[in-house]
Amino acid sequence: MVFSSALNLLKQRLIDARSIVVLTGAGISADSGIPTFRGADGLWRTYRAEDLATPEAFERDPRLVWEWYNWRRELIAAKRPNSAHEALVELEKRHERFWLITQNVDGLHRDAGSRKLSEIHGNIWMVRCTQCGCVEENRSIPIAILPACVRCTGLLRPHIVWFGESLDPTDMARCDKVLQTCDILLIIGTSGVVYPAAGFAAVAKRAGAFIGEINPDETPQTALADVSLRGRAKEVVPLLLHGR
Ligand code: BV8
Ligand code: ZN
Repeated sequence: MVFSSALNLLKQRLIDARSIVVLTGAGISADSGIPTFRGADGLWRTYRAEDLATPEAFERDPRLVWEWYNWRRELIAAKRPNSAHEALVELEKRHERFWLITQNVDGLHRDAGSRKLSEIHGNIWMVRCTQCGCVEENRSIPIAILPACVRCTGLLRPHIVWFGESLDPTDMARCDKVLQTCDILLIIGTSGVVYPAAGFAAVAKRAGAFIGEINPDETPQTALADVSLRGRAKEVVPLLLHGR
């Protein structure tokens, strides 16, 4: 299907949709200058996910893990949402039944104004005490290593879901509910390799949803997509709003 007819089909489906779910990954923030995980400029390139984004890595070397997160906090603090993030805020305003699921921990959807949002892998500006479990926002750049809880002096960790850790059950229940009842699932900028998010397209498809994908490359979800637009999020996502 040529791009223009695929775009028009997706636009029409969005206009007619009674309930919309959007799933985003690192690709939507690439246009804000935040390197993706597995791309050529990949974040993991210098480090390997297994070495850092795991509870074992933190157990073994909390300083290294905090140095990596300080590097990412400093990088992300200078970045702003792009036109794709902003278009999703507009889409949320236009549709009563709308939910945004993001795998990104950069907080750019929240900065752009998205409110109906699940940050299923957590948020890089939130920290959690490994002793008393309290969660709070901490925007220090850098965070003094090793950070201690003000309440119990326990070691603080990023409030982020690492590999081998389960997602928040409330988030998972919300995702399941919206994926089971949506007319359309729009998948933007994710390579579809990390579970459980990589399984969301199949969940929505089985429940009868129309699947749209926006990505410069093909992904494992492309086979499930009814429409797959090859392009960058900041160029394609705003086009979905024009000419309602
Ligand atoms: C879980 C936080 C139950 C870190 C992240 C073996 C042992 C242990 C676990 C597993 C195992 N095998 C499988 C698993 C499960 C594992 C998993 O899926 N592993 C994969 C690697 C096989 N999942 C988990 O562990 C999850 N928990 O399953 O709990 C459990 C419990 C115990 C044991 C087993 C299971 C937890 C997953 C969460 C991990 N945390 N992040 C941090 O960020 O600091 S995941 C990390 O990857 C990021 O959150 C990121 O969002 C996510 C997904 O990556 P993408 O967003 O897709 O980014 P990527 O770079 O890959 O792709 C970018 C895409 O954008 C590309 O397609 C590119 O083409 C496109 N793009 C580029 N430019 C643009 C663009 N698109 C649009 N516009 C552009 N301009
Ligand atoms: Zn504490």
